[in-house]
Amino acid sequence: MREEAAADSRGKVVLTSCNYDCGGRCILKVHVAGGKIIRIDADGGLIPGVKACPRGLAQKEVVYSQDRLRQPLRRVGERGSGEFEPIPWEEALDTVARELKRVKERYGAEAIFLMDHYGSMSPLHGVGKAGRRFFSLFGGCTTWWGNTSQEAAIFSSKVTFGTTFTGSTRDNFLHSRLIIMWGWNPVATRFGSDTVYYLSRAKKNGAKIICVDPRFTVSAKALAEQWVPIKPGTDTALLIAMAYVMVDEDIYDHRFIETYTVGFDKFRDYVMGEEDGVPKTPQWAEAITGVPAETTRQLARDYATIKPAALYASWAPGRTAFGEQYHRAASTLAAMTGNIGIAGGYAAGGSGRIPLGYLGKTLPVPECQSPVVHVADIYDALLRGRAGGYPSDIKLLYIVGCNMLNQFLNANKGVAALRVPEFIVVHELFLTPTARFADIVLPVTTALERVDIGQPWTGGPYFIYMDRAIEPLSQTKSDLAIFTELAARLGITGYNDKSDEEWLKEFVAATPDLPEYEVFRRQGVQRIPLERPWVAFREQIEDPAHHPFPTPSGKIEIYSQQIAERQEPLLPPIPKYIEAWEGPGDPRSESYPIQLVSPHSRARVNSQWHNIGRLKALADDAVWLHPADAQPRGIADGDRVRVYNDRGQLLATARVTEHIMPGVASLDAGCWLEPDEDGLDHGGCVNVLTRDKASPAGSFAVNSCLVQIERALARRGL
Ligand SMILES: Nc1nc2c(c(=O)[nH]1)N[C@H]1C(S)=C(S)[C@@H](COP(=O)(O)OP(=O)(O)OC[C@H]3O[C@@H](n4cnc5c(=O)[nH]c(N)nc54)[C@H](O)[C@@H]3O)O[C@H]1N2
Ligand SMILES: Nc1nc2c(c(=O)[nH]1)N[C@H]1C(S)=C(S)[C@@H](COP(=O)(O)OP(=O)(O)OC[C@H]3O[C@@H](n4cnc5c(=O)[nH]c(N)nc54)[C@H](O)[C@@H]3O)O[C@H]1N2
Ligand SMILES: [Mo]
Repeated sequence: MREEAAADSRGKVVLTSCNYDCGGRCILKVHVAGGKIIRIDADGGLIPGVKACPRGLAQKEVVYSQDRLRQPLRRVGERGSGEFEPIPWEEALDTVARELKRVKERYGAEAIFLMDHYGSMSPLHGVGKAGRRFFSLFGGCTTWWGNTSQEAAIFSSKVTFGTTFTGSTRDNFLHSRLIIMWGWNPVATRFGSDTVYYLSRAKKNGAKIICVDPRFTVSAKALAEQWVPIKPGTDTALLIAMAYVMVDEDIYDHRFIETYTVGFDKFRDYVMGEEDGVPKTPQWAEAITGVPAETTRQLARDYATIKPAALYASWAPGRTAFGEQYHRAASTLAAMTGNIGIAGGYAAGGSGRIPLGYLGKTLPVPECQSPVVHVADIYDALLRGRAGGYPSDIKLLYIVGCNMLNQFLNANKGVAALRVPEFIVVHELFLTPTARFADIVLPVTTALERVDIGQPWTGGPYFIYMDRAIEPLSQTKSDLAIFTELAARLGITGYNDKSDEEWLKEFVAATPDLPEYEVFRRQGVQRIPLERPWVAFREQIEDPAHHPFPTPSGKIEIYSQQIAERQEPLLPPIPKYIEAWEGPGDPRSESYPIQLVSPHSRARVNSQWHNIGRLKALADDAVWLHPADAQPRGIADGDRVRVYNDRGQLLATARVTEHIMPGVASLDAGCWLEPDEDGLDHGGCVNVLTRDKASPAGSFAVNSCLVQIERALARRGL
């Protein structure tokens, strides 16, 4: 394929992939002539069901966007004003190196905070590697913990199953007779490039598909035969009431529970009310969740009796207050229905990774003890430092591949916090709301301007060789190249003594699933052949005597002694429903009666490409609300509305629709913050409203957020 293309005298076709944090990894066929990208096509043939989406196909517009940063910038106006002047690389790098040295000498290395995030996710140029390696060799820094996507799921996976590899390949859905898409909208929110292909085939095969979501999503429309609307953050109550029905009607899998799990008796006592006098009946749940008791009963019966069944409990319901309880409850139900480790089942309640499609080696990061701050607390840490109980007073903030101001909780607190450090560096493609607060902005390359390897997000089973389509645009450099130059200036030896290709050769050689480097490069794609779907815990279920679960007890831990030992009242050792802050029962719902969820946009990856017209045109950046909420507020479809609470306020356009349950509103995350002088956000950045508080296990609780909505008053330019 590659040779053929190269032989084309009019240009060449380069196979690559984007490597954003999008939940997919697809093949992009990039047509290049005269060193320029002419167009990008999808390839629908090389891997079944994997086909590039509109975001991937718009990468030409991303690469050549007018807004693309082409040279280093130095701030000349106020922080946040967006006033910068271009400066030469030498000067930019000298300044950054000097500041790093100054802050380390004056305050110690922990006064530097590394905020690297998910801008690009690949083994060589993934932003999480280059900066980590640099700061380890530099002598440390303070950094963050808490996965913004799925900390609750990671916690649940580890304590319940002893691993985060709890997933299956998507072809496993072809064996399912029931699929429950729980807080999962894979048609819009990419979750494995081949997911929708296999879900559609499963549906054609006759699988029953149910969607549990406060919104009637595009996935519910395309795939489901039943929509169960639920109040955000109450999923654990519904799952526990389903467990009640399964015990009450004795339709659960006793043999599975006895053979493979520990602690079910304690869970059952809680569910049936023997522990606290409250039987967790469907009526009990109805008052909390808004799901009619009869629907809960039927859902429980379906899940217990239609076999095999895949409960796909996605991460959004886990990104709530006490989100870890939801994931733990989901895996408990998967055990009660005997759906773990079997074809067509699903372990549920976790991270859902598979071990196929990961490299044997990535850019190495030497051990270094760095203090950490939870991602939800970063602004608080910046504002209060040691006096607030945080590990350091942060003087220098180093941001790589992260639009934190837009994507992290409580953006207005963020605006105040980003004024605190003495110096801020940002590596970016664009002048994002976060980059506007930088003192120095360093322009980076995109995936199309460098070589790397595409490994699917939660797992394969395939790899993509990402060939370089074009040379780096203008003066841009990769993060790795930038850190390499900084290392040289700071006298750090051994940071990077290899070319990009030499690194990749090492990674490939350490990966048994890949052929030799040159073969892989020529092929472009390597699939891992499977005789049957990969299913987590098949061995543990088929042969328990020889394959214990990697937990302390060797079993699936419905009761976790590890959690019990933490002795945190809000982190119980069995899954329990705990009433959420900023949920329907929170007293502040009197002033802010609407629960706001903020899903991911089909037109963006998080906040990326809000500024790219071709993709913005596909975005749905309206606030969804139900007619029952719109009408008493005098809001009609298409009206401008003000969404607010005591943390912030934004303007957006209303979509009045029955596709959302009453009492709930939805606004996609990722629109860029554009506050006016009164702090009213005209961009529609939902994080001006979210609360900066992590759940006990560290979940980033974006979907626990109470607001009020009103028609926007016609004033000053509205
Ligand atoms: N309200 C609400 N907030 C949320 C969420 C939600 O559901 N609701 N979701 C959360 C989740 S799951 C996540 S993962 C986070 C994401 O938070 P972020 O990772 O901060 O989100 P992105 O918008 O993807 O920002 C990544 C930035 O990296 C830049 N970038 C891309 N490639 C490169 C590169 O190669 N090098 C460098 N240096 N930069 C690059 C992009 O231009 C972009 O500005 O957001 C969280 N925030
Ligand atoms: N197109 C696209 N794909 C992406 C991304 C993107 O930005 N764009 N981002 C990627 C990233 S970083 C991540 S982490 C994943 C995120 O993947 P998810 O967490 O699965 O995605 P979301 O879109 O946030 O939410 C999925 C659904 O959950 C529903 N929901 C929200 N709160 C609740 C709740 O409390 N209970 C229930 N039952 N449902 C709820 C929403 O209405 C939505 O329909 O997606 C990845 N894929
Ligand atoms: Mo994420």
